[in-house]
Amino acid sequence: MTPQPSQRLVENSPPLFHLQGPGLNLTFGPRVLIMGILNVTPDSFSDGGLFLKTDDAIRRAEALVEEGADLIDVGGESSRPGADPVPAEEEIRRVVPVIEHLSKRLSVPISIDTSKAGVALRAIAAGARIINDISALRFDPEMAPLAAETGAPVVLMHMQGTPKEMQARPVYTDVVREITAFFKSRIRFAERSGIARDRILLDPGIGFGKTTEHNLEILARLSEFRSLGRPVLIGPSRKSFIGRVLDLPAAERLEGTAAAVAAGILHGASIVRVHDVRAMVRVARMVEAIERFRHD
Ligand code: 8Y4
Repeated sequence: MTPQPSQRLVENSPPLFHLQGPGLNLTFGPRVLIMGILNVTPDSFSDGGLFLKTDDAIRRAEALVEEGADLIDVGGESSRPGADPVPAEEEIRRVVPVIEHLSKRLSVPISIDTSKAGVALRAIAAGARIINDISALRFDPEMAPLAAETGAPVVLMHMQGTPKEMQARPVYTDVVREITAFFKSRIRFAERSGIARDRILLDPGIGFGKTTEHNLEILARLSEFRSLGRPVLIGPSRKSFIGRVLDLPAAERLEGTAAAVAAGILHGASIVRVHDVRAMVRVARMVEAIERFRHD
């Protein structure tokens, strides 16, 4: 018997998740959420004062929301391979004024990209709603208690090694199995720390202690993380594995990012963290439109 279109729609709906926290109520499943990246870090071109940087960041965030971002990820420390750590005070000086302003003026929630509890605390006080911790609560012993006490949902990201040495020589027997085991262990740790399971997001950490081949395998096998029952976030945007496959510099990685985002969505990603919000919103809506016509 031919299934009714409505039955097909039900059968092929991706798993529904509701992520709740203080001042936060997000739904994913019908639509993938687009997280726009906002770096509040000095670059080689800007020698302007702190006010100018803050002002720039606010304007950039407003543009990301106009492009269709569902969340804004604010970070004050470069997490790029080999980057030097930034003192908490400096990170706070960079992100807090931006979050204070944006949380009052923006319609979308803000996540704080930090591994430091002191920064997360001040960011949450300024209006951030989600903790995006690339260390999965491992670098700062105060981070898990803070997440538990504030009730802020937390992204648990996988990384082999530390940002400084992670790309030296990443080795795995089976990258997806090892990340799955890591997720189980970090979920257990988070729960023991008083963080509710329904406030946890998982992220395989594309580019963090992985070779090009590891990153491609993670995207190809992303659906294996669905068994953990928590939403999966991916951050492939403009990363070097795209540059390696296509032999292109960061400024030329839009199409490669689009392909990685499309593959990630097809394999079950619930949130994608990207620079090019307008383009990736279109990619997401198109993949979702196609997916509604799947039969299996
Ligand atoms: C060009 C532009 C090349 C940016 C590399 C990069 C993730 C993340 C980062 C991620 C989560 C980055 C903070 C690295 N990546 N957080 N943060 N997941 N949850 N590099 O994949 O964007 S920073």
